[in-house]
Amino acid sequence: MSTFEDLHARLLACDQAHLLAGWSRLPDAGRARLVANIEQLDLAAVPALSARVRGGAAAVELSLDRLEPPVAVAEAGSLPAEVRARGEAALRAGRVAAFVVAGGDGTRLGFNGPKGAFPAGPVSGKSLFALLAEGVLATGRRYGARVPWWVMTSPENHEATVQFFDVQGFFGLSPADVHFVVQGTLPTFDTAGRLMLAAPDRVATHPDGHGGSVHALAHSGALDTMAARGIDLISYFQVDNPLARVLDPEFLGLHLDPARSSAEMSAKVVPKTEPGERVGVFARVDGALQVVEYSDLPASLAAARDGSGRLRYAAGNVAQHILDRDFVARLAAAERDPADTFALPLHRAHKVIAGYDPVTDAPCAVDAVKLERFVFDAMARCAQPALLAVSRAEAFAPIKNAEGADSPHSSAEALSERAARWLAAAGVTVPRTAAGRLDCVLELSALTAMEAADLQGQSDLPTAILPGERWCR
Ligand code: UD2
Repeated sequence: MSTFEDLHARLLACDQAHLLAGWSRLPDAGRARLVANIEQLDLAAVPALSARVRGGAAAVELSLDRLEPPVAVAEAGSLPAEVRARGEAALRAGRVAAFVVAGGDGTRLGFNGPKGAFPAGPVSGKSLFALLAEGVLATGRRYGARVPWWVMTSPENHEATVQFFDVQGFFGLSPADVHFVVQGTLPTFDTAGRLMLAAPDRVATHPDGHGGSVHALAHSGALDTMAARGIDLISYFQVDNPLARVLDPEFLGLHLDPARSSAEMSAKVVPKTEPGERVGVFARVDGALQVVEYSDLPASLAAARDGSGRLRYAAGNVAQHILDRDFVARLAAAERDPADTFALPLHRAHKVIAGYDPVTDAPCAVDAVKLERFVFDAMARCAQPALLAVSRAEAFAPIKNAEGADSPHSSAEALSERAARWLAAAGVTVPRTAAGRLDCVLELSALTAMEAADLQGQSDLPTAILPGERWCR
């Protein structure tokens, strides 16, 4: 363990010696914890991170005056059959891994625990992890190839997530096919670029964003494991969207289509119908594709429409991607050099957070800056990124807020309505009220159907759902 003098010298060298201002008050155990905590930091990276906090351009220059809509957006269901066939062949060949980002905190949802443990099944109450796991399991069965699933956690929710999977028996998946990777953390700074303490013996840090996937996959050895198993495609999705087709053959096929994609990274989008929808949109600046967060898109641009009356910026980012393994490895390698612009940029988020002031020996509120990376910034680093437009009703109803939009209620309703459409297409009578609302609650597991066509010819479907029935299969 470093001595005080050694640590003080190293911190002084990066202008962060204030972290030891409370040293004399700390008991030996507290000193040992603080030293261990500081030694976990990459002090060599601190000057560049501090400079990033204190200034520099935005992570992604938002040149609104040069903003243009994305060029080619393929429509799901309208691509040639051979596109989907190419994706199915990749699944059969065992080239694809599933990857879920589940390190975020569920603060907006007010749920105490990993968000993936949140009950989302409209009838079954199955967790988000369970519903997504069934998609992984069903796909492996459908294509006769075990699909490994990587689950990214954060240091805060890692233990609880692993325990949840264990208690749930890995949702029927083989534990050998489920791999957990803990995302990295970055130190939290104040606006002057000074590291801050969260407690007398602890430096403040925070998860490095879903763009931390790149670092996590590379440094956990996941990319090497994938390469050894002949996996070159990563199907990336968020934990909060139970409608996600977690391994979509058409999406994989588009990604692999040399006429439409450079097969580095692809993204699913949902057409925005209202200017005010709270979702980032894909746009181009000087030809490079980027996501403009809804909070950064001026109302005038959000409402702008083209000649046919459609919103000009309608390609809503639903955070579902196909990533090429080598492309992820290149992004990770670029992160080793702070000056390498191929690496994902660091975004700055200003938040007032609880800190500890070692001079006054008291808790304090700090106007802090959290640095984080966003995975969608990698789209701008692709020679030809591919976009696939999917229907919101079929593919996107995330659980983010406790009430209202993107809530457990709106997501359960979307799952039930989608099941109703698929059942009705298979000839099942589904009861609705005079106002057209469902008069039942429905749930279809991915193990029963991953798309409407899977129900065609299933002989054991009921002829009708009864009014008020809660039906699940
Ligand atoms: C994200 C996108 C938004 C849209 C929306 C779709 C950003 C900034 N915005 O909004 O454009 O695509 O999703 O639902 O991304 N996560 C981690 N580690 C982290 C942070 C997040 O694993 O350090 C995961 C988190 O568990 C969740 C996902 O990333 O699954 C999105 O997290 P978020 O809540 O930060 O992003 P959100 O929903 O505001």
